[in-house]
Amino acid sequence: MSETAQHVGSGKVRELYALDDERLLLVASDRISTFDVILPTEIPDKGRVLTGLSGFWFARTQELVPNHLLALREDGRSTECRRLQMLPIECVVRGYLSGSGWKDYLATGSVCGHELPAGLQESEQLPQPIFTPATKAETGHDENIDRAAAAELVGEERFDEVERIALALYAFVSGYARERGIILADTKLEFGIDEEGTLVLGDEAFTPDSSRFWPAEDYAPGGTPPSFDKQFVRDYCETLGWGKTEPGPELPDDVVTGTRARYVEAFEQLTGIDFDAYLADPTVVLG
Ligand code: Q0T
Repeated sequence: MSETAQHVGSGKVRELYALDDERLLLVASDRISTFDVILPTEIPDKGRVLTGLSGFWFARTQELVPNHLLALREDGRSTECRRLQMLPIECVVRGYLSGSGWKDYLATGSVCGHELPAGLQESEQLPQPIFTPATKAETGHDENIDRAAAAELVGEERFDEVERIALALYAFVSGYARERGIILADTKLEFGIDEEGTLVLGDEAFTPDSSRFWPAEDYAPGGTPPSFDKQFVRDYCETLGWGKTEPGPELPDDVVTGTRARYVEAFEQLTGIDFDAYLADPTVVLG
């Protein structure tokens, strides 16, 4: 990293640095969280898998919406990006009923104001994908909000635009993934506005940390399908009787190795690119 880069933000597993007035550096670590707790053991190359996947999707969706990617660095885990004015909402698209969407549906029959048919099962495919924005919580959990609350935060016109673009991105990426045996159940996108007032896709996009990926082979509604990436970690944690509060447990070598293999498998299955080729030259995902 450049000597002078100022640290400007931290996510649970990523760091953000200022390169200059116009550019930021987003660095993905190998840290992993489960049940909302960061574990003390890292998954080697996890940050590279997420950075490579994000770059792959940015390159393939640039005709749908401009994005913040300027360059991928040689380390494979750092993205140089345009500095944007980020919108104050999380832009979630759901094609399947899982997580907080399932909880809200059970309680109210709706998700973010979208009334859904009665009798849906957990993880069932929705009649059509829905845009389900959420607030950005500084601490704790994001809160799902309806169209009126989101439009209050970003304006009606911008809301309509992000909904349309987010649904178009989900349609493209979920179709692409499904042809390669992976269901994109839902995804969280973040958008910003550039100097010209243009909507730009930011953050990471369509990675296992920002999305639910399910192997299509194992999918069945009426339960929680195994997570593509974190299932070994969750299964191992369940054997411990751990209370799912800080501090998290250390992971044994076989769980680390198996989980790394799942991340690499997701990368290769989705992109069709050898992960070793990515390590040798991260720009291969941009072609
Ligand atoms: C952002 C301006 O802090 C965050 O993540 C921690 C690593 C989230 N975050 C992103 C920004 C971005 C992006 N991405 C951008 N292109 N321009 N700000 C701010 N916070």
